[in-house]
Amino acid sequence: MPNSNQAYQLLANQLIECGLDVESVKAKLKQQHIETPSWGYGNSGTRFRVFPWLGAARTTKEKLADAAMVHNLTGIAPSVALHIPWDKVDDWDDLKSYADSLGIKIGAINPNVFQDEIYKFGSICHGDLAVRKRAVAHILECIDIMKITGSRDLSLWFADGTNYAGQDNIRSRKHRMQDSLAEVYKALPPNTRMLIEYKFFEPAFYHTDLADWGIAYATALKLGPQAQVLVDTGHHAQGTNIEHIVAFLLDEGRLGGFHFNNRKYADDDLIVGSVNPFELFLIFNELVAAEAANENVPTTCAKNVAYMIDQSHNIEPKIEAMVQSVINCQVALAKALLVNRQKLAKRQAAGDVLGAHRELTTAYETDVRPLLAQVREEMGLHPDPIAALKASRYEEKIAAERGAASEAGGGYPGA
Ligand code: PSV
Ligand code: MN
Repeated sequence: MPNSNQAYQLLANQLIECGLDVESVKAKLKQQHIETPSWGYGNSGTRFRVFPWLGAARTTKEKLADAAMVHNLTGIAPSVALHIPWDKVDDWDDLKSYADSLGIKIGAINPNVFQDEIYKFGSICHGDLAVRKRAVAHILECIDIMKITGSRDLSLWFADGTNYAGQDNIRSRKHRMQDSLAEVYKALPPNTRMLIEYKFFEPAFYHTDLADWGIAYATALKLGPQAQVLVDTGHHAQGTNIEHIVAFLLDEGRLGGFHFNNRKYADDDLIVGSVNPFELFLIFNELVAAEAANENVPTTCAKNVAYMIDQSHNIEPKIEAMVQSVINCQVALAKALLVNRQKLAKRQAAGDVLGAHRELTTAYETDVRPLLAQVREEMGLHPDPIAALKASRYEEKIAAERGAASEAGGGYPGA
């Protein structure tokens, strides 16, 4: 058995022989940034039961501490998304200083206009102007928070929709949504963005106002260039070709960000890449291809995309699950970087259907673990983040300090 260094040398030689620039692949892997969600560190569950987790974060500061641990282990998770009011604090300057002291940044701010009683029939699409005004006011408050935290992205998801045909007028709801979002758009500071997330069902079961990428895209186009689409990988009908959506939005310069997770049936919020790693690879393949093709075109460049995880862990260890998700994003990027784009283009031009397909599968089937171990060592990290987590005994330490919070520690039962 070769040791890890020998395994890396063997792989590196093989990649060089295939015409790949291994140093530039490693440099790109070192630049990868995955944002983790504060709500993935607190207790959460399904509508059937929230199983309290020993050591689950109870406060926003504890969530930041756990996110910092994930970053310390992986080296590529330097920011954490917040959800308001789950993560609301009295002193935002203090929270920002705390994040700085941990070596992480506060990332996207997610307003929550789906939990209050008043939002039973919707928020920005509600028939009552007073409810719409309340929702917009909350989002504007989130923009004020962004100004203190230095966040670039306002990440918007709405539970708005109806449960029965005829319950409300779909076109009127569309107009109310557009008008409400226009008010929010006006308040966006320069260099910030509004990310519009879609989801085809749940909690609404008949129609959802922002059901798919087409509706999100059309809405963003009307608002202006600071409005972009957010793709949550769990928010599509079964069989949807997500990488096609990604390629289209990237090419139109309107792909703002991702919420990565995986699902078997619906919006299951499982570890990224745990059900369909090939799909995850194909998504990263589109991102790498677009970045390679548009190196000098900032609007279409994949570099501006916010790569975020949106997961809630019901039965699995929270920090280990998050580390695993970050690693799985890293594996997908590494494999996508191994696609030989020149050879692929030649085979495509020659009409070599299966040869072109094999250019992708060859990269996908490559065992990139030695490459990632090498990258981590070059970054001054342990080559195996999960082993490092176990060795640190961090999970035991927080379990002893925090105990088991009985409440969902920030977040509704399912995310
Ligand atoms: C909704 O299912 C969602 O994906 C949105 O991004 C929410 O902000 C998040 O989950 C957490 O509830
Ligand atoms: Mn999401």
